[in-house]
Amino acid sequence: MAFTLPLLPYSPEALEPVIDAETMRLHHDKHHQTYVDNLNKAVDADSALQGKDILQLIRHVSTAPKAVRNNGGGHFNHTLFWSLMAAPGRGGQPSGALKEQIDRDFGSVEAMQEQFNAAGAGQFGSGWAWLIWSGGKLQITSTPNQDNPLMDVAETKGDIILGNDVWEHAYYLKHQNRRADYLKGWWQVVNWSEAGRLFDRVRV
Ligand code: MN3
Repeated sequence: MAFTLPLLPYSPEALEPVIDAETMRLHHDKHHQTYVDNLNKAVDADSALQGKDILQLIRHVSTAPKAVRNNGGGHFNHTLFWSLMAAPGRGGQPSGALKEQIDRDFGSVEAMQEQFNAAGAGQFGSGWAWLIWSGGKLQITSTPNQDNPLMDVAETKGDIILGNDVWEHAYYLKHQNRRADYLKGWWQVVNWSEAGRLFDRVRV
């Protein structure tokens, strides 16, 4: 069973002016494709990995070759990332149970966003910032490289509600070294409908 690159759920231009089309093309068509190709190579080379879906692979990365942690994580994280964004004005607003829980755990959406942006800015080098559901509350965390909070190696584990890619390839063409600007602008393209759906699926 070979893994394949999913189509972007919108055109590469759709997230402008927050994320430019050239960045989206490179990020999806080249970077994500490379994770998929290298994951397939790693799985082809190891019969113990074959027949497993992506979630099974990433939940047990501690016992898999490093290539699975890096490329399986890369494939999973990016597939989720594309779905968690929408054209400016098209992703809705925080609402329903997710909005209530954000207010309960952070005080306000703005306070949650500040913590999320700080986690993204504070992740040294490449990695991801996350909003997760863990232990009956929403929490902010970050992970290095292509790790994520579903992995058995994650320091803070939980179900993913939102995730932002803070690798330089996600923002460098437009924002250069200004990761904080990218993090702040990113909220304009968050797909809150999808985040709310993810939360409804995991909350008790
Ligand atoms: Mn990326």
